[in-house]
Amino acid sequence: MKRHLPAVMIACSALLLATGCGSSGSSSSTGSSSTKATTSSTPTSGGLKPTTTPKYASPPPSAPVQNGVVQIAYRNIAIDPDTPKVKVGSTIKWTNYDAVEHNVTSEGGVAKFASKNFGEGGTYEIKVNKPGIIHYECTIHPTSMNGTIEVVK
Ligand SMILES: [Cu+2]
Repeated sequence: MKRHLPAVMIACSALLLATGCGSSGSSSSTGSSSTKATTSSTPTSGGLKPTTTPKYASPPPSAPVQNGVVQIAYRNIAIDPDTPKVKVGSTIKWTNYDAVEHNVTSEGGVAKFASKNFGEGGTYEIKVNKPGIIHYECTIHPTSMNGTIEVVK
C-alpha cells in the first residue's frame, strides 16, 4: 500500500497545504490574530510554495538517544525538538505553550495515534514500543508543525 505512491503523497500534501494556508491565512474567525508570522513570513500573495510542504525532517545521525519521558514543546506554532531520537519504551510527552489549540496526529510509521485538540497548558503522551520512524503533525498547522520521532532499540 505504501510502495508506489510518492506522487500521490506529494499531491496530497500540496492540497493540504493549500487548504490549510487558505483557511488560516484569510479567515478572521477566532483569536490567533498576530501570532503566526514567525516561521515563513508572507511569500508573495498566492502562497502556493512547494517549499512549505511538511517535510518530516530526520534526526541527525549524531543525535543523542533519549529515554524516560521525552518532552516536546509546541510553541509559536512550531515543534521543539522536532526530530528526537529515543529508545524503545520511552514516553513522548507534548505540551502546548501556545494560546491556540494544537493536536498530535501520526502520519505514518511504527505507531498510530491521534490526540484531541488541546489548548495552552494541555499535554498529550504516548509510549513508543517499536523501533522505527514515526511521522506526525498538528493537523491544524501541518506546514510548520510536523515532526519525526526515531525510535531505536
Ligand atoms: Cu497546531
